[in-house]
Amino acid sequence: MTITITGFASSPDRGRGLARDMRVRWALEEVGQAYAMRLLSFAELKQAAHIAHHPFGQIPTYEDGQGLVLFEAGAIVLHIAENHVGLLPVDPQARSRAIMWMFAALNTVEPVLLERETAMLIERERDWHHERLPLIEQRIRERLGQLSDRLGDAEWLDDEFSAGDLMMASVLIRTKSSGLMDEHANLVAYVARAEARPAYQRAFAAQLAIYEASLNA
Ligand code: GTB
Repeated sequence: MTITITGFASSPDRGRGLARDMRVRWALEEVGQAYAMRLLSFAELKQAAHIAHHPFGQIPTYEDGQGLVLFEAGAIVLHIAENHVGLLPVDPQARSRAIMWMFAALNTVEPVLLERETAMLIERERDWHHERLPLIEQRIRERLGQLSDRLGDAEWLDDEFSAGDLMMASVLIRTKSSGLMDEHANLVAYVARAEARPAYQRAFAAQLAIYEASLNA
């Protein structure tokens, strides 16, 4: 049975690996599971065929080829991690902690980072933007500082690399361009370690190849 995930036919991030299909690709590469891509235009995201799989008309989705259809990158990565060896520890407590870090990445760290993206992309022309941006950046500094303190000199968030690190690194990668992570050398090194993983490299190359092909289409 072929696993199929959806991604942008031409990603607005210009192949920088920031769209959320990258998280799913990376997870599949970590566990050595082959997959196929269905590439969608922005118009196709909002058409009935895709809405039947994803009520919010977004990527990524996941089909296992046996009737299971999932949306939400976090849920998809958790499903992959639970059904393959390599992304969740066997020890029940360590496993719960890895899942805890997945939720922390998505619920506690990513929202403050997304606030800044929204401010930069959508609110830039508002006359209150220059007052709001420092407040958002203060919240990001506080959250990254807390994460940095917790990580300390450790290689990964909890002993071995897990789906928790995959999700946390994916979230942090998205804020690289803000420069705010540079205030924490251990977080910069943590993200670099994650990006150096062969599975990440394969996933990144695959999504970049699709973007580059879209330029010549
Ligand atoms: N919570 C959902 C999940 O985690 O799966 C969020 C999914 C989501 O935001 N999908 C986006 C999407 O389909 C793509 S990843 N958007 C189309 C739409 O809503 O119509 C978000 C994203 C988009 C673009 C960049 N970029 O250009 O840098 C980065 C991330």
